[in-house]
Amino acid sequence: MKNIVALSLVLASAFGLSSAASAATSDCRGGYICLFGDQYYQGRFVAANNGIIDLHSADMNDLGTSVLNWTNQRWCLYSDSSYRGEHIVIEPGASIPNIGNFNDRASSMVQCNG
Ligand SMILES: [Ca+2]
Repeated sequence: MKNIVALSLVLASAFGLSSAASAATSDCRGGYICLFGDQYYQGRFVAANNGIIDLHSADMNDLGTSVLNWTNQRWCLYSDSSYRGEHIVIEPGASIPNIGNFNDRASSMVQCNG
């Protein structure tokens, strides 16, 4: 019985975290780029103002589908960790409800020139 109670508490906190991690455009603050797991800025997301060399660290590897770039810098999403592989450019201020060919492929992201 004790184990069941403990498990319930763990599950409750896990669900608490996942609802905190699900998102809307209003959750992306100015100065950040936000990568969302689902199209139209839904699902889990990560907000960054510095490069993320491996999106596994944010539980977002190969999951990103939509992007809000609320920074004044150009960012690149890369298909591999360590800013390698193919990339796409996200212009400053861009809102991209579905990143198309790059859907569920991003493994790292960083400010870039092109
Ligand atoms: Ca996705």
